[in-house]
Amino acid sequence: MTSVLILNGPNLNLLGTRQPEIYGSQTLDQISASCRVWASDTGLEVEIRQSNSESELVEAIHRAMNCHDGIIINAAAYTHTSIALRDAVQGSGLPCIEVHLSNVYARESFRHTSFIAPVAVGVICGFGSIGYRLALLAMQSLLNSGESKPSAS
Ligand code: CA2
Repeated sequence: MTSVLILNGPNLNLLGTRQPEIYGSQTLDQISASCRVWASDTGLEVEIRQSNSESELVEAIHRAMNCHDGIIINAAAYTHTSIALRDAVQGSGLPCIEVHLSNVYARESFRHTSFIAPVAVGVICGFGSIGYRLALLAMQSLLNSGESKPSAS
């Protein structure tokens, strides 16, 4: 079965506790439960992880090379800072879709830069938790069509 890693970055474990006007009122556990249903509806196997540690996220991407066919990542603030995560995604050779709950382009300018987007197949932002559903659909379509190479070298 086609298998996808959903990786969530720092502070996303706090979802549902603060800033609902930006990130919605669902907890990460609730979003993850929805992702499991959406993945199963889409015919995908899914592993879902969250870490506040950049190195743990890098290691999860390394492990994904052996057991997953694609990566959906909300790297949270590391999106805007981490060359290490970008290198890990690029080095994995796995198709990657970047997701953000909020519309990062309608927010502070430092959120307009993503180190990951150039090595991702695409980016989905601003749709709240539904963004993960869109990413699962896009990943299923990509992996089925065979057009799954990352877009940048
Ligand atoms: O919109 C997104 O999904 C973000 O990845 C969320 C990150 C932010 O740094 C990115 O620019 C956009 C922040 C996640 C922190 O979430 C919290 C939720 C509740 C309370 C505190 C933090």
